[in-house]
Amino acid sequence: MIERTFVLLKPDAVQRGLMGEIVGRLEGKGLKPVAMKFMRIPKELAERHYAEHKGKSFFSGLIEYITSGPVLCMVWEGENAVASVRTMMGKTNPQDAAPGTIRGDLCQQTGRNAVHGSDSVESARREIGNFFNDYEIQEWKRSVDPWLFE
Ligand code: DAT
Ligand code: MG
Repeated sequence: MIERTFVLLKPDAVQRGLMGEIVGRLEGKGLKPVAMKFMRIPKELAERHYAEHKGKSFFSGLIEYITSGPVLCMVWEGENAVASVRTMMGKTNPQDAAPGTIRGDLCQQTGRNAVHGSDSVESARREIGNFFNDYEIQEWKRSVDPWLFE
């Protein structure tokens, strides 16, 4: 099933110069970028994005971290895109994330795990709506698509 998922490269990924590496992995997989925006997340939007974690011990630190510098917000489309990106990201704690995953290969700690990806199709829809207007999302044909999708 072709799905869309929301992916956010967090301030540590930007500061460490890992945007190209991570975008390259998603492109290499054959996922198609349909939206990208480089921005500083306002506190109110960060709190809305992470509303499910409100009240947890790490919430204030998480909001401080995610709003501490520019991030790259993206929407990627492809076969089972939600689960596919979660698999490519690896477990939340980079120490538990398998080699070959973004967090397993590139990160040290849970609080600096470089990337966010939606955890369900429903979350993806909500998160995409929080970050993008319709006109910021591109429907486009890619010439290699027949070599990725039969
Ligand atoms: P994920 O980002 O893998 O979906 P999550 O939704 O449970 O994980 O948590 C969101 C982010 O919050 C996570 O990427 C890093 C931070 N976080 C989660 N659990 C944490 C903890 N126990 N200590 C510190 N930060 C945590
Ligand atoms: Mg999550």
